[in-house]
Amino acid sequence: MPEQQKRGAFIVFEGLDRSGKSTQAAMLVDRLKQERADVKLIKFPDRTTPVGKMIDSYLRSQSELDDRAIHLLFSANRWELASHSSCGHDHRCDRYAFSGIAFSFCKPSNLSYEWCRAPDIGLPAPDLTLFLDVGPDTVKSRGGFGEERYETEEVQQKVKDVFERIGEEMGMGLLTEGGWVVVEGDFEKEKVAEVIWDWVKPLSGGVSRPLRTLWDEKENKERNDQLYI
Ligand code: DGP
Repeated sequence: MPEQQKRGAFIVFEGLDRSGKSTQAAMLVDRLKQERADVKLIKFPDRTTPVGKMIDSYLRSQSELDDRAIHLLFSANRWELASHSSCGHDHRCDRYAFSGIAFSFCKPSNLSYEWCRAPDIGLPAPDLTLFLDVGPDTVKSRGGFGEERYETEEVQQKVKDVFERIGEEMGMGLLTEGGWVVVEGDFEKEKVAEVIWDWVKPLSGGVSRPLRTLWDEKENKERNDQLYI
């Protein structure tokens, strides 16, 4: 496919709180901007929108919300930005729908895995998800830990277990579309950034396959069928 028809890769960072996602996402965007100016970084939750402000108040324990209601607000926050800024066109994303499942599924209210996944079905699917693997004991020792609602060692351990399940479901590496890669995050940030770059480099020139949608089997099948006509 000609270079100009390629689209920018959609790359997502996931991980526990204080695992270094924001730092690594920013470092990657800086590196890519040396080659192309149009790379964008999105952060979820985006606390600047009206929905994001409700989420922010909840996370700071300034308001209480039903577990289902807050779950749907997090998803709405992704949808409002997915439609406005067309996620998937050269975007790097700090957290995404996988956090939605991980943080809600582990709550005591026993929401089902399928229910947690449902509101995000159809969002743009990442070409690559980088999971920064740092243990709950490490994140606990990092600055600022404990300021927000989910920042306890117990919650982070449960979240980590759900992320492992999601990673298995998404499939490992670049060979499968939307591949999930576990990056050891306990090293110094420059070393972690080099490992991340090894994964991102093959995608840095753009991607030729169409953007897929998350967990939307029917729509993805139709796009694949069109490709082979
Ligand atoms: P951050 O700004 O990246 O530190 O994230 C804020 C907190 O919100 C963090 O504890 C993870 C949590 N979180 C992020 N996305 C979701 C989501 O979709 N659902 C729920 N329940 N929690 C989320």
